[in-house]
Amino acid sequence: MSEPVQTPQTFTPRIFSGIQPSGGLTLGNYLGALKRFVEKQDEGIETIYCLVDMHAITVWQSPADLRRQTREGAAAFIAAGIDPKRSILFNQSQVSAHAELGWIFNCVARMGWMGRMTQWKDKAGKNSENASLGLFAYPALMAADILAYKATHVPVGEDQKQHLELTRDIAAKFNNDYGVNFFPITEPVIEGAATRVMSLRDGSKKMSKSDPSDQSRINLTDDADAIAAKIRKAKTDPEPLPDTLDGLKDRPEARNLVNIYAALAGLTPAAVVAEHAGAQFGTFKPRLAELAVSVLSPITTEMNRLMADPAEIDRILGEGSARAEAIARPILDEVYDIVGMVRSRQV
Ligand code: AQP
Repeated sequence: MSEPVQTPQTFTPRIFSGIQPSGGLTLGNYLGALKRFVEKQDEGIETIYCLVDMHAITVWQSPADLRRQTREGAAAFIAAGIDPKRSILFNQSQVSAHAELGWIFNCVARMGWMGRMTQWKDKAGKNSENASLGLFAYPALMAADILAYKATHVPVGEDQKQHLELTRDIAAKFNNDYGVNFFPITEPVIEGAATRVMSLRDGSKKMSKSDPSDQSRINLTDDADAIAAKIRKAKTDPEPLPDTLDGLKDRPEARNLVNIYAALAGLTPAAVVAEHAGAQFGTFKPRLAELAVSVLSPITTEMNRLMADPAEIDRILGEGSARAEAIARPILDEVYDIVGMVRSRQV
């Protein structure tokens, strides 16, 4: 182990998070992530948000789809309330520090750690021999996304908790191996009534943009009729809503709809159950659909308006990338010094 090259330091609070442009964004991405990102803009802490296009290609994306999904994702961020002046909004591949630090972290993370990631197991499944090496290394790149900015807080949905724990392990191992206090031990921020929105077809599965069934999710591009139809057909059970949350313990689909309602309305699930106690789903679902449409329709309309001018979206992402690079590059240069890379090129 080398001598410490950096004295202990405290870390300025900074928020980073990202979403993969691996499909259209869903209600799960909105409630678990995007809505939280917008709230964080008002907490007086620097906020950096990223369309993680390099993560998206860990599973096949056609180039045309990837470009469209990246721009559509950026439009969704802005339509949901991210202000590109107050937050840094960009796409990952335009800031090479992510890939460079990702490589360093590939050399810090252990194979055993990566093999235990449930997302790897779920996505690679029984066919792991055929999965990309990138899919296996995904969490090390995610750690790099966060730590390239020394981000201290990362708002995410519940499904990303394990990857955040791995980010903390990588930061701690790097600090320990090199005898530095260079990277913060990042805190996950998992808040709200819908930290894990479930599929509308199966209450045991997460709502996901890559689920083969479009009926399983609400897309941010769905119109009012599609939203209402999907909620009407959502799997439930024949019982009415109970008067306490305890009564939803073994009813995952019912619990999911209550959580969605609560998150959309800004209420707690307990308050929703108290308000709708005894209601049949024939009554509750149309109310939920009405609420979902009232929240999502303005976002969809604004996304469509923004998507009509892709050059403006590209301009915003370009500007955000330059601002992100200005933070990440000096941090990466310090990492290279700590690791022992000779850096003699004249700029
Ligand atoms: N169902 C969900 N409920 C709550 N939060 C969710 N998030 C995703 N799905 C839900 C949160 O959205 C952020 C971005 O996620 P991501 O796109 O980077 O990857 P993911 O978690 O793998 O999301 P998907 O939709 O399932 O994408 P695919 O299908 O491409 O893998 C994260 O904060 C995540 O927690």
